[in-house]
Amino acid sequence: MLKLHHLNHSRSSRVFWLLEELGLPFEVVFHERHPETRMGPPALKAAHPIGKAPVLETDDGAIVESGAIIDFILRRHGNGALAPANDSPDLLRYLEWMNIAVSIGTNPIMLKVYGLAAGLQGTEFDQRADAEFAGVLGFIEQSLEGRPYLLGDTFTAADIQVSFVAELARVLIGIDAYPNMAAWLLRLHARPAFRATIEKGGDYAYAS
Ligand SMILES: N[C@@H](CCC(=O)N[C@@H](CS)C(=O)NCC(=O)O)C(=O)O
Repeated sequence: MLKLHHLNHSRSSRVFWLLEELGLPFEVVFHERHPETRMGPPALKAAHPIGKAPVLETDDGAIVESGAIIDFILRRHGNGALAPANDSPDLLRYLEWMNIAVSIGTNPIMLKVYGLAAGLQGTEFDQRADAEFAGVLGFIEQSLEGRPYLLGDTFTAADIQVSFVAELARVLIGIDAYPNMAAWLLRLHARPAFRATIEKGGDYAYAS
């Protein structure tokens, strides 16, 4: 049994999308952000004490953190899909991307979002956020040169995970300066499993 706690306009869409790509059966518990604070509802805390989405309920218990959830799903139910094999030379880059997606890639998003909320637009703080963004977006852009996906010709869960960085960058700072990344994002959003996620999962402000 897999039960996904899904929050509107959030990173839980990535897990929804992965499950759709794999064609796995799963239940969804829909949660809504508070219209003003944008925070998740208390019901998320009932699913997992940390109170963040996504949460995946499994036969072995509940788990948070999209990267850990995706790793769990692929190990248990992936049958080798969407990730390089342990002896593949692509494993190194794959693991790097999966971690960039939730650390170096997410830091500038949070800096930017909290900076804007605190009225720090145009300040030194905001410039620092832009510089952090430029670093990670430049790396994504360079990695996609002449390649349709982050690992080359093969679409993997790393594309799903890192897509959130590009989606938020597009909304927060614009991504016209990163044509490879912009084209990649459109390519990802055209996938039937992503379209199904939007159709079934509801509001997601970052879709193409
Ligand atoms: N690193 C975590 C981030 C989890 C996270 O911060 N989720 C946000 C939505 S994108 C959330 O639950 N926000 C609601 C809240 O903080 O109340 C992941 O990738 O799963």
